[in-house]
Amino acid sequence: MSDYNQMWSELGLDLEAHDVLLSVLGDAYQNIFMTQKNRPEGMKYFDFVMGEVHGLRIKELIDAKVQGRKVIGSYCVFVPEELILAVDSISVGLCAGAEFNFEGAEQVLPRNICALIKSAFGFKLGRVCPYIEACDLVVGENTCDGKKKAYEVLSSYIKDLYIIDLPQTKSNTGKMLLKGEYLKFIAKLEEISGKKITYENFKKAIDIVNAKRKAVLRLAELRKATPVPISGLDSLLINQIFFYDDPVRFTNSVNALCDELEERIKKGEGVFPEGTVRVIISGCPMAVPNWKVPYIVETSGTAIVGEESCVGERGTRWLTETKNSTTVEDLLENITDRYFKIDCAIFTPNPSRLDHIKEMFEKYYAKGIIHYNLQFCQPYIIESGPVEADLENNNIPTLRLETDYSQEDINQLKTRIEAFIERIKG
Ligand code: BJ8
Repeated sequence: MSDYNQMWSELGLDLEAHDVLLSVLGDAYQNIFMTQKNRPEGMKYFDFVMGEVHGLRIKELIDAKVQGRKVIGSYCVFVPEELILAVDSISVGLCAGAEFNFEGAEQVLPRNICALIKSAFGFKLGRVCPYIEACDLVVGENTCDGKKKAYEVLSSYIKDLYIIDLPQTKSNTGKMLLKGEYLKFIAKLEEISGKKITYENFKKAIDIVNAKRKAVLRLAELRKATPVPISGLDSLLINQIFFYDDPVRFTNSVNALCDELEERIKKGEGVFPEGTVRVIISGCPMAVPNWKVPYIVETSGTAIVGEESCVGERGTRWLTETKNSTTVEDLLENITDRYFKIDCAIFTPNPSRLDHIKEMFEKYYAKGIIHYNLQFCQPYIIESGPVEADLENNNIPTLRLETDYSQEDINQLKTRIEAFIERIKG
């Protein structure tokens, strides 16, 4: 990656700290992903993307900027990629999943804030994230209290930070608020890109994102097979890369992988022996390189067959309708309909999330649910109590975990996960 030093330096990265980050990331990747047995050939593309996540992909962003395109970063699946693509800009995810420069983050944020927020600040303040430094606009959103208030602090460090307000209830008023916010966001995007949203470019953007979501949903469907043709770790990785890669290239690569997985299924080939216990992970999103819990689960002889998460099906399961639409207004209405269905725990009440967990449990032939909470994430921790009670009442074994990005609790997590697996093995 040393060829990129000049590019990183021009972006203002702290090269020394960045080298440390890349080396830790590279080692973790080798140990976690490359030691898996019998991985599909199609994963080579995603290994390459990860190998170049701070290199070639950033170069592509810089080259696009030279051509006049804008790079827009965001932290939440409520920020529609379709709107960004419609003004010929590039959408990148900025959530971070590593314990890096938490000391720096804790100088401006309370210690007891979730690791996802702390990590995003650690990356920004430590100047190790080329994505945020390449952004022309960073978009925050009023979701949980932690993010909402942290963006106020972040605005001192980011030249152009735009906030989308989000509803907290699934009511008509909530939906109108969301639509109004998307309308304002369109105005902001048009201003920054100098391009107008038309029916044609909007529809084309929706088609691109629908195709991308269809591809990951196709991958999800294939995980129903026994033996499961791809590991949960690799599937999570693909769902993480979803937020960084060129959307069309990503879609083609996921579809090529799915073709291969279909062949594997026909031949009865899988990554775990037949009869391996299957679980669903549900809860807080896992941003790159947060692979701790899936790694423990899958190295304990269990297959993860689905993620009820924003880096997973919660973020991808709905497509945007385009049939019978003829105007920008129609498409905006359909985009609002699509995003309003996302069942994040910031909504109150939020019953459809529980329904979705149960649906996934059945659909993927799981034996249990692992509810993953990040410490201090109030929406998901609070929701996890009633979720667990309801699932257990319906004879769905559930394990509630609460953790952060440190490695200190690995043994304790392993013990609890192994005990849970013993329970659900029956
Ligand atoms: S739509 S889940 S991506 S807000 S883990 S920062 S909730 S304290 S990430 Fe999210 Fe959008 Fe919802 Fe999805 Fe707050 Fe919890 Fe931290 Fe979280």
